[in-house]
Amino acid sequence: MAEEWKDLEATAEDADLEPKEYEDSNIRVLEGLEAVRKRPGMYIGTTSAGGLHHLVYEIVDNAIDEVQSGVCDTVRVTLNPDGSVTVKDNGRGIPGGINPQTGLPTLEVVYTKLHAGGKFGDGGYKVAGGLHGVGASVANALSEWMEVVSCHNGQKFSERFTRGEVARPFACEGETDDHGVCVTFKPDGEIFEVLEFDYDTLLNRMREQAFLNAGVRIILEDTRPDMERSDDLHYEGGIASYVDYLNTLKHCERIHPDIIYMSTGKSLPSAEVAIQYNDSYNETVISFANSMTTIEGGTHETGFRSALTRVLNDYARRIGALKDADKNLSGEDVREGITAVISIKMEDAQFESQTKSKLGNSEIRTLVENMMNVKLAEYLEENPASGKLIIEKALAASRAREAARKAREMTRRKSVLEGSTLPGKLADCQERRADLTELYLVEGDSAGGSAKDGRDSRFQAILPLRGKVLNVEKARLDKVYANQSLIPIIQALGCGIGEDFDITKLRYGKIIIMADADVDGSHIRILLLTFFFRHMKQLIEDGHVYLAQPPLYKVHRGKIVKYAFNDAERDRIIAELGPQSEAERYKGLGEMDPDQLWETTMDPTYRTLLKVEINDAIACDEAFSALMGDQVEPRREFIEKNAKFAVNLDI
Ligand code: 1YM
Repeated sequence: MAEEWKDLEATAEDADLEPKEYEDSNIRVLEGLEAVRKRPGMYIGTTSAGGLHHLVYEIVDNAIDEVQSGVCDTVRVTLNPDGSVTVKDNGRGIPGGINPQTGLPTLEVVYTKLHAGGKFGDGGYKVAGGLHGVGASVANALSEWMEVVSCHNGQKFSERFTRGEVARPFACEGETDDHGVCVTFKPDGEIFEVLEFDYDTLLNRMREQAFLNAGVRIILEDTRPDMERSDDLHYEGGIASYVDYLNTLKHCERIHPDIIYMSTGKSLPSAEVAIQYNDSYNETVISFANSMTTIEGGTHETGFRSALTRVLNDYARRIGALKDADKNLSGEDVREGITAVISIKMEDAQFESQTKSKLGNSEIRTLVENMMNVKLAEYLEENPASGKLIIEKALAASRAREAARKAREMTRRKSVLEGSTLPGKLADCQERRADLTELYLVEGDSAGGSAKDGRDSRFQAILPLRGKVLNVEKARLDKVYANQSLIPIIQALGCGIGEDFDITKLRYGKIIIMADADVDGSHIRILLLTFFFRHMKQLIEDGHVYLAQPPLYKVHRGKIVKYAFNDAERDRIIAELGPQSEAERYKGLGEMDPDQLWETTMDPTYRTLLKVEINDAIACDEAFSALMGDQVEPRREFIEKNAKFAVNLDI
């Protein structure tokens, strides 16, 4: 095969060839899709569940493009019993003509060419998310089959593909009153490790798209046997409705009744921001560029933050809430309890960072900042009652921060939070290179004792935990600094918390929570996770936090001893060892002697560790607010909804 072909599959940029590169023959076109099948990860990130769902997003993005052009108002996504999915819109439909550059039907070009973008060849732009227009062909290449039906200008066209290749040629099927595109495809089992769609994953994304495109109706339905379900998503209020929805999930009181909404209007580049404060202590700011989440923020978030701080300080001074001698409110003060959604749309969005989820265009910072400098100031002038409540909230945050600073200085002076002082109860390890070491946080002194005796002290450190860990969901930072249960953990980890947090000072590569498999153990686990999530989030994000999995049973027959981690395993071992074997349930870690603890739970060769991950930050936020906040009803609802969990979590 020609050299060029090798280059074609070498990098993603290579796939991004100018249309003229494809002119000579459609064999080259198929080679392009062959590259997608050879290196699917390069186009959709992964071939696990994430990539599987990505296929749906790519097709939906094309429908959303049509919504954004103002010629489509309904998108229907259906999960079919055979494992395929159907996406249908009521837009213009893909034109039925021949593409002059390739001599192929336009529809075929869209679905088989790697660079057939939304406005293929006409120099237009595309603002919906996705793979810059290559999405449909990538989804096609990675599908066992795909069937496309397009109703355009009174005619119905269709074409069928198998693994990206034409299986039934493009044809006109006659006349129709309908208009729009309907795509059905079945992800390829040769490509994906997982083939089952998760309804909730799709629901989250579809809901996000419905919020970002005010007025569109997205219907998601599951028609798989025993899974029947549907959601009709339609939000006239756009991102203002999104903020309202997020605050409803948080189960706290809103500080002011209305949602602050600002926009630069529709012409590109455009920016929209919606804000509402609640009485929690955390901030929820989510941002989008061209309907794609920018998890790592970027220039739009920077503009948002600097304008928010500036406008609120100016306003606080003008109404006399801040006197001449008072220091300004900090960025953190004005963001305590904020829920905000930022959405910008532009041509040529530049994405930075490894995950391409950080917006880089510098002009957007000014756009958002200028808009908020004017519109937020206007809002505060026109709504002084809300304005005052927001300033009071920021002042309260500022006072708590000041108290926290004092508490920290006090503790600093005693140097309890500095890496130089280690907690008395810590049994440290010999190894100093953090990436090689582990810290076990162990519930109770007796289990702590067994862990100390059983560990490999070259790389394993033990910190026994005494008493109840503070529930940080109900406490501000000043309380955290003064808390006797948390101080030893902060000291041992060495990386500080909140503003002072510095991951490079982390003293251990793995932080392993080891607690009993009972109600108290679950409580300690969730309290520690709440603490890490709210004050040392990067520990979880960077994959440092783990849960130890102690066995539930010891099964023995004479001298033979085996451990079981669940009921099924226990029964299997009993069957294996014969009728004379006996199973004992461990009541707690403390019951295990040091050797047993090492063998079952701490020895890296045999143990199982569960890594704690944040799959969906909003869902985590909801879970922590519901479970650990001070309202009872949301906690009951959450537990009822997630009953499987609740058995272990029992708060
Ligand atoms: C269920 C997925 O793909 N709808 C869809 C796609 C297109 C159009 C309309 C469309 C776009 C334009 C003009 C344009 C696409 N057309 C093209 C291409 N739904 C779905 N609906 N006419 C129709 O962007 O100018 C690519 S996508 F290339 F033909 F323009």
